[in-house]
Amino acid sequence: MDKNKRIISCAITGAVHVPSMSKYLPVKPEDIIEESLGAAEAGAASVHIHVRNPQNGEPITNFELFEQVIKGIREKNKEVIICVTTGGSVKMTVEERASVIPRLRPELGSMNCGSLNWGLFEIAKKYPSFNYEWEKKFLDDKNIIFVNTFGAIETILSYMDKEGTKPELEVYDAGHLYNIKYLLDNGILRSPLYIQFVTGILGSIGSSPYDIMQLHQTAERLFGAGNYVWSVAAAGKSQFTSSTMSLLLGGHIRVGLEDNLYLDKGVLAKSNRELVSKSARIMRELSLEPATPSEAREILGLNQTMS
Ligand code: KMH
Ligand code: ZN
Repeated sequence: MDKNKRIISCAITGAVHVPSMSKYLPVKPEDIIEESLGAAEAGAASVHIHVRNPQNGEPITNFELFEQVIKGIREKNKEVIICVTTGGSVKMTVEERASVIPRLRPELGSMNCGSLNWGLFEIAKKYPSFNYEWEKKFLDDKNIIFVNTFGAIETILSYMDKEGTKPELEVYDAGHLYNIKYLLDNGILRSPLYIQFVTGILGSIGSSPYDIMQLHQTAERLFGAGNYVWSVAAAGKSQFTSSTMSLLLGGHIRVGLEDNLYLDKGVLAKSNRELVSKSARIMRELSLEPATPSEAREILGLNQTMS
């Protein structure tokens, strides 16, 4: 595969931001579908999907909504890779988060590789008011742990193994790479690995070039160059600088309103399409090209048939 082809994943809505932060954050299933199709048209080979309560935007696990979104995307786009979250939201139980795998049997599923403190309370301070009651409570909480114990990891991986879902390994700190190494060495996880470095959440590693380099170097040491595929998903204002760092070091990127609401300083992104388009522009300036879904499947070692 041409080394100049790089995967853009787009995380469409997630469970970090709340609707009062941006009117452009998609909440209703039809909006999540449209945003996914727009992202794919702009160059995203993969879309990362969460669903929300259509009435108030709260992240939920609702199979009907997930199915509606997946069907809606597939009706218009047969190619884009669909990655379903098993991170859900930090307020959900592990069983609830894991349940999407046997029910939806996605081609790709996120797999969070370690527990961490989860601090969104500083973000809450920036907003004087919220439109929905749940939003402030969701953000302004200093006692949240995003639970991804070894037991939780093994449960989710066993579902993925059974359903043929490839794990996208979400790594929030260097220690999580050692968790992956343990899982690999003990046959709980199989190569080839697809690792997503998720940076910039309070409780995780930061998003500076040094942080990205540290994660990359640790992964190189543990797994060996060429033995894994990696990408960077930076939360917040560093999304473009961190993804550019990934591109420079040979990695892939994830962007999207899930983790970053801004196209530029003080300028809200009006869509996921805008964020993907900007990333594709940066890539082309570096003489790189966004991988098509079919090229991305080859890079990730996915079957060429879709689910
Ligand atoms: N938005 C990221 C910080 C998942 O969906 O599995 C976390 C995430 C987790 O994407
Ligand atoms: Zn997510």
